[in-house]
Amino acid sequence: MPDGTQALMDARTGSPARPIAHAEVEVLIIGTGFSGIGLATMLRRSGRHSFLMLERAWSIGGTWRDNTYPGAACDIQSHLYSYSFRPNPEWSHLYATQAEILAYLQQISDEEELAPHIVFGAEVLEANWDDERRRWIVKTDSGEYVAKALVSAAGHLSDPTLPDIPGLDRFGGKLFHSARWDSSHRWEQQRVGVIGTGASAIQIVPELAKSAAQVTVFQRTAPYIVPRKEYEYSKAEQRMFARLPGTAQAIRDDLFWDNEARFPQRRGVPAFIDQITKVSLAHLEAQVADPDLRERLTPHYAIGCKRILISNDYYPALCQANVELNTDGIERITPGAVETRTGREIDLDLLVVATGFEATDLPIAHRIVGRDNHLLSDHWSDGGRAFACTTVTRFPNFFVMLGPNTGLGAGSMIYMVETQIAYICEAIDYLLERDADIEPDPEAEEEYVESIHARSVGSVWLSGGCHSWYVHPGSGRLTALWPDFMSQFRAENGHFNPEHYLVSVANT
Ligand code: NA7
Repeated sequence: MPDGTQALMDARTGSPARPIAHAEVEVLIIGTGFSGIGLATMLRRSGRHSFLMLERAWSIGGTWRDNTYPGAACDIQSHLYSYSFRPNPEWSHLYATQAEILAYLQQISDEEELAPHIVFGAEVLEANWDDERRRWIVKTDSGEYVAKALVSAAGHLSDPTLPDIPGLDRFGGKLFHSARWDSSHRWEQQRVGVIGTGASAIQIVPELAKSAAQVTVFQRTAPYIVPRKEYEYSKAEQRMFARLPGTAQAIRDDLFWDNEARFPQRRGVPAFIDQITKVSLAHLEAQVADPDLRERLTPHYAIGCKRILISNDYYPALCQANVELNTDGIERITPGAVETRTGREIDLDLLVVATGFEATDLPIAHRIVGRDNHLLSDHWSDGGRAFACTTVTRFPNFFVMLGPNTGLGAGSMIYMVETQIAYICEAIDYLLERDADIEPDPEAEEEYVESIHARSVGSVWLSGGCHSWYVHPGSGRLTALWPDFMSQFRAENGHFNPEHYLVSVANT
C-alpha cells in the first residue's frame, strides 16, 4: 500500500492507549467541530452538565482540524462564520485562515470549560436505541456510553472520498487526500498532480505553484470563480470591535443580508443569475489571456449549480509556466504517473486527491440504529430526510446537526448550526423534564421533506445542468442543501414544537 493511502486511513493524530470507559449521561454528542462545540457550550451555559462529546480524533475542530493543506481558508467572511454568542473582535482578515478558525474553536473549548466533557480517541462504532431501557447505547473503540439523547454532530464534510480511478491504489509516489495533508512531505521542486477543481483544490494549487517544479491540475468540470475581496482588519478596528461590540455586530448583520440577497441567484431569477454570471466570466477574462485555456475554464452549466468559488490567485496560477490545466480525463494511474484518455503519461512525485467528501451517504448513518433495528442509512437510502432537518422518525431522542438539507449555496453554516442548537436545546429540555421519548410523527416528517422538495424544484441545483453532491444520485432530489433563505430556516426551525412529535412517557 503506498504511504499516501496509508496516511489517508490513519487516525487523525497519534493514538495514546486509554482505558476502556463506561459512562451514563443525559446527552451524548458525536463530534467536536463547530456543531458539537457550539451545542456543548449552550448546554453548559444553560446549566446542563450531564453530557459527553465523543471525538474519534485526539483534538477538537472537525473539518478545521482536518483540512490543514497549504492555503486552507474559509470562503465565508469571518465575522459571519463565527458564533453570534462568541463574537471574535480579533479576526485578522475578512476571510479567516484554517489556523485562525481552529484557534478560535480551541479558545472557546478552553474558556467554556468543555475539556472535561470530551472523550478523545472514541470513534463511534455503533449507536443503538434500546427500547426497554429507553436509552441510546453507544459503542466506541474506547468504551460504551449510555444516554437519554443522542446528537450526531459528525458533519457532512468529515470523511474524505477517493475517486474510483483504476490504479489509484498502486501509485508509487506520495499520495494524500486534501483533507489528510502530510505536512512532513516536502513538495517543493517536485512534480505534483492535483485531481479536482473544487473549493479545496483552488486554494491548494496557487500554493503549490509557488515552488513545485511542475503542477498538473486534472479538471473534470470547470468551476465558476468570482473575485475574492481581500481585507485586513487593522489593530485599531479590532480594538473598536472589542470595546464597541455593536460595531462588529453591524458588520455581521451586513454580511448576513449580503449573503441572504444571493439566494435569488440559486432560484435562477434572471436578473440575479445574469449579474453573477457576468461577474464570474469577466473575472476569467481579466485573469486568463490565452483563449484556449479560457475556453477550457469556461463552465457549461448554470452558475450556482455547483458551489461558486472565490479566488484571486487560482487563474493566475494556471497561467504560470510550471502549471498545466489538463482536461483530457484520467484513464488510469500507473505506479509513477497519471495516464490521460489521450494516452499521455504525466510523471508525478506527488498526487494530491482533492475530490471532496462522503457527503451524500454519510458514513455515520451506517452506525446509528433506531427503534426496531432500523438503520439510519436505510431510512436515508434515497438521500437524507429529517423533520425540521433535525429529527428522524423511528429514532427517538436523536438529533442530527448539519445533516439533511442544511447546507448552503450562499451563507454561513454557523447560522444554521446556531438555529439547530436552539431547537435541540429546547427539545432536550422538553424530554428530560418529562422523562419522555420523542420522535417526529412520520406524517410530519413526510410533509416536511415534501415541502423541501417542492422548494428545490426549479432551483439551479436541480435544473442547472451540472452533477453535484448536493443531489442524491438515486432519488435525484436535493438532499444536501437548504433550498430557501437562511432566515427562513430559522423561522421554521428555530423552536421545538412538540405538536409534530410522538411523545411517550414511562408507564403511560
Ligand atoms: P468538492 O467541492 O466535492 O470538489 C471535488 C472536486 O473533485 C470536484 O472538482 C470534482 O469534479 C473532482 N472529482 C471528484 N471525483 C473525481 C474523479 N473521479 N476524477 C476527477 N475529478 C474528480 O470538494 P472540495 O474538497 O473541493 O470542497 C468541499 C467543500 O468544502 C466545498 O463545497 C465547500 O463547502 C468547502 P466534478 O466537479 O465532480 O466534475
